[in-house]
Amino acid sequence: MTSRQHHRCQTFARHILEQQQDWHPEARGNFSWLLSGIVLACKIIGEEVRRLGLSEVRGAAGDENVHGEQQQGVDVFANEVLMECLGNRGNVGLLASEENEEPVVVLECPDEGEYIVVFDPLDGSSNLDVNVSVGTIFSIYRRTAQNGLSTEQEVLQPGRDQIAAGYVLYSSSTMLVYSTGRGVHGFTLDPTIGTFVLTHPDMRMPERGWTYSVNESYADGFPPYCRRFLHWLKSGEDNTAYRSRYIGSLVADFHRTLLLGGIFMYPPTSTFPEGKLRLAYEGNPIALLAEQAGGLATDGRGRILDIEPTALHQRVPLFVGSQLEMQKLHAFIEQPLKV
Ligand code: P6P
Repeated sequence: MTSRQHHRCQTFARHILEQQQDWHPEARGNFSWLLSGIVLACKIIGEEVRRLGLSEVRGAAGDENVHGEQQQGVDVFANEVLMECLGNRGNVGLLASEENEEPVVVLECPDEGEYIVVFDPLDGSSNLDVNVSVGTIFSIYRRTAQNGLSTEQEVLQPGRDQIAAGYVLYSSSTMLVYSTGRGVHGFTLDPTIGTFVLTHPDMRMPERGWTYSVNESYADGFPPYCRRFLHWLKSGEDNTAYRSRYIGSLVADFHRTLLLGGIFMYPPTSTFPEGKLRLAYEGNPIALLAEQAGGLATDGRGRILDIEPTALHQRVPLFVGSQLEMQKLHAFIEQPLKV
């Protein structure tokens, strides 16, 4: 075999198997089979997103989702595809989606359905009509075989218990970024072979960045510490003022923060006193990736991953980014960042 590594051969499937051999030689391949279900679903979703203007699922679905928000046709499509591709893996017990009020039971017996997958099928989809990047966000847990728990109680695990988390960003290219707790790795879909290939091994968030990302139209309703921090970002010390970047699509805004550093914030606002973003399928997976890449993620009080959930769709304030900006934020909160 030639010594030259062909990048197209370093596929996501190969990466998972190599990680499994390194870290879980006893594994039977169940987990990689589960991940392949997510990959298949996201390839299908990505194709639909890419041709949305030509597709019959474009535009509003004419219905509202469980949160009373306008549901896009492609939201329904993405949710159905993920439910099907994960439902037939033979090892998933529960599926919990942003689009479903309650978790869906796939396999009742925890010995068979050992995994729980929590996902936002198409985060930011309201931006699709103006061709803005969107993403699928996923989070994987093991089922705790505690008898007597309701399905929702089984799903309500703290983010620190995730065995994997990631997102697929549908943008100028389609990227899969994931972690199983051993670093963060990025794969780009090579459309010529229809496969995700490793393009960003061992992703690290810079110690500091030069951008902040927040919807400043809500600033009057931010907590005082957040307004003071925002003022510092704009004036900075030694006039190192930051630049504002806000796409309004969490996966895209976080992906930039992961690559370039800085900070993303969705603080408490007058409309959303607990923040707008959801803990289970936005805060927790993003927080795992941030910490695995060397960054930090808090709700303004403590670590996102340590929050004990109380409801599947509970909201959470989210501050996530580089060490420097996150420590500076918490200096304004006048309490040390406990992580
Ligand atoms: P706002 C998209 O609707 C979303 O859920 C996230 O992807 C994004 O970060 C946030 O809401 C944007 O919210 O209030 O700034 O439009």
